[in-house]
Parts: sequence; structure tokens; C-alpha cells
Amino acid sequence: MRVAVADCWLELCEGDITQQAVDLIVNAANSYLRIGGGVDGAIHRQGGPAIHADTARRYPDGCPTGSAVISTAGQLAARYVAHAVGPQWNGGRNNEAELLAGAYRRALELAVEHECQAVATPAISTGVYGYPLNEAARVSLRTVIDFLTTQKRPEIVRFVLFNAETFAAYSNALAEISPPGK
Ligand code: AR6
Repeated sequence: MRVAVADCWLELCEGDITQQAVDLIVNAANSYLRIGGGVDGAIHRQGGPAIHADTARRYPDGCPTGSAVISTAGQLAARYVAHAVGPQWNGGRNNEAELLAGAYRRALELAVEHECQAVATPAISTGVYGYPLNEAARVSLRTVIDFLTTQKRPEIVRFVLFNAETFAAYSNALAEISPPGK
């Protein structure tokens, strides 16, 4: 699924983000930038130790929730990884939507600052952090669409969704936000 936004493309596909050949891969990290499970574990496994060595050296204090930091992509087929820290879901009582939006926005700003044309991102916060899928999909897609509309970069933002349920939730949300043909 692919929709045009300003001069850019927003794409959804099902798959493993570590196999993406893009300029920048977004990671769903924790604020300590410790190697965790989920997509974070997969990115560090595939990318090798250079990624953690880089973040440990450059960001010893970690990264606040709702923001992102950039590192080398090690052996991944990308130039950079943006470690974006989404919120843990707490029933919507902890400003989760704004924090999730902030994580995406900062990752996209880093992509633009580093002249990245193609970006792949996972569904941040929807795994270990427990953000309800449909709500995460709406907030995440809205944030990316707003960014592309105002900044007109990067050229491609591709959500790489790990299973059919996540792909369906993001596809449905995108169809609601941006009906086909518009
Ligand atoms: N490619 C794409 N998506 C994936 C992959 C993959 N290889 N593997 C998992 N996902 P999660 P969070 C999906 O838990 O909720 C880590 O321990 C997964 O199905 O990776 O933001 C960090 O260190 C889900 O849809 O991230 C943090 O401590 C989405 O990626 C914490 O988890 C996000 O799930 C962050 O939790």
C-alpha cells in the first residue's frame, strides 16, 4: 500500500525491517539505549556490535522518551539507524500520543538532517510497550503525514510491519486518514 503525500511517498508493507535497503532504519529503542528484544534485538543482531558501540559512546545518558538519536547502521543495508524511544502504554494517562508522535518526528528530522531519502520504520511502541495497535496506527501515520506535508522530505517513509495483524491495523488507519484516490 502506497499513498502520495506532498512530493513524497508513504508506504506500508509486511516484513522484517532488518532486511530493508534504505538510507535510515528507525529502531524502537528504550531510553537507556540498552539492547532489548523485539525489533531492537533484531537490529542489533543483524547490524552487529558497531551500533551499540556508537550509541554508548555518543549518548551515554540515553535518549528521552518521545525523542530519537542517530547512529551508524553497522552491517545493515542502511547508512543510519535512528533509535526512537516510544512511550510505554499506561491507559492513555501519560501523554502517550504526544510522546509517540515526538519519537517519529525526531527520527524524521534526523533523517532530513542527514540527507536520507528513504526511511523504514517499525510500528513503535506496539510490542513490548503495549500501545493499542489501532491507536498507535492513527497517531503514527498522522504524525508522518503531517511531517511530509510540511517538510516535503524524506522522499519515502515505509512502515515495515512484522505481522498480518499489524499490517491490517496500519492499512485500515491509513485508508481512513487518506482514502484511496485522494
Ligand atoms: N521488523 C519489523 N518489526 C518488528 C520486528 C522486525 N524484525 N521485530 C518486531 N517487530 P517492540 P516497543 C515489531 O517490542 O513496543 C525492546 O526491548 C513488533 O511486532 O520491538 O516499542 C526495546 O529495547 C511490534 O509491532 O518495540 C524496548 O525496551 C513493533 O515491532 C522495548 O522493546 C514494536 O515492538 C520497546 O518496545
